[in-house]
Amino acid sequence: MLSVYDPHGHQEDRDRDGRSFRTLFISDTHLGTRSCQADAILEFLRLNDAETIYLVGDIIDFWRVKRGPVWPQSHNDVLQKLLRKVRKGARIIFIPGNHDEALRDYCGMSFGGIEIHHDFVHQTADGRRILVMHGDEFDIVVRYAKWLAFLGDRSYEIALWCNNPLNWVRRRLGFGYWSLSAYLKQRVKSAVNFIGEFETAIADEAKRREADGVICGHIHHAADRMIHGIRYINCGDWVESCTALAEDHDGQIRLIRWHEEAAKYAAPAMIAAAAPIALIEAEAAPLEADGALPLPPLEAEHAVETRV
Ligand SMILES: [Mn+2]
Repeated sequence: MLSVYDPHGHQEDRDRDGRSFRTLFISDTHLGTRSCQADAILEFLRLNDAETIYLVGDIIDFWRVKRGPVWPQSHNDVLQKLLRKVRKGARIIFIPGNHDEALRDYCGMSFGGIEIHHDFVHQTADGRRILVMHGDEFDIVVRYAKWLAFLGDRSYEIALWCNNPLNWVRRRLGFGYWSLSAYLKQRVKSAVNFIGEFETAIADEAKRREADGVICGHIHHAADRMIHGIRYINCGDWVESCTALAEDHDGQIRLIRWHEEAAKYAAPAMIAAAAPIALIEAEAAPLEADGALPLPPLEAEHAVETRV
């Protein structure tokens, strides 16, 4: 993956090749956990810049850090990258979530230029009011729901597979048939209902606060839809889906699925990496191939233009 540690500041130059948005919103990076996709976050921050960046909660997972730190260099690099963006003039607003709720004691203060707020009303370029909050206040059993949603994936198959031996044991003990898989499926269904209820509760809160929309995180489920006349947008997360929100300079907000978009950036980067070789080959070709055509000049020019 990309190495970001760069004591000589070359990284700052490379930032200029990224896209520039008015605002970026990211949540649920869970730095300090093994599942945090720090390399993807770094790549995202390198290739995407903004005047204002909202960190919409659960950025650092203090719950995990307390149980014993998982803190590789790449997690440090993410924080350094954010601080570097502040030094370059970006405004960063940190809205603590439940996993970094210790920082809620510092709302209204700023550290290293990063402002901490409980929630925030963001004004888009076209004048809409968007309530930005993490969202955990609107959930009671979300951790159970997440656990069940996780089970819904592969573990459901395992549960199906377990039904027979499980019931063999139950029969031996004199109990009736009981389907573990059906039980789990039912619970997963309620997890899906839970997401819907969470989204509605969040949208209603935004309505109560007379906002046009709401941006939140917390449930690791990216979304962008209208609920009760309120635009509900969820940043998703960086432990599974690697999603973020970006507002362009006209005020349009859209969901970025980074794994899909990163592929578009990989192509020019590869051309750039190949550029010096292409040029050398272009110059050397007539000698080696004895009059044969060198590399097409267009390709060589293109390579120079896209140099990183
Ligand atoms: Mn959360």
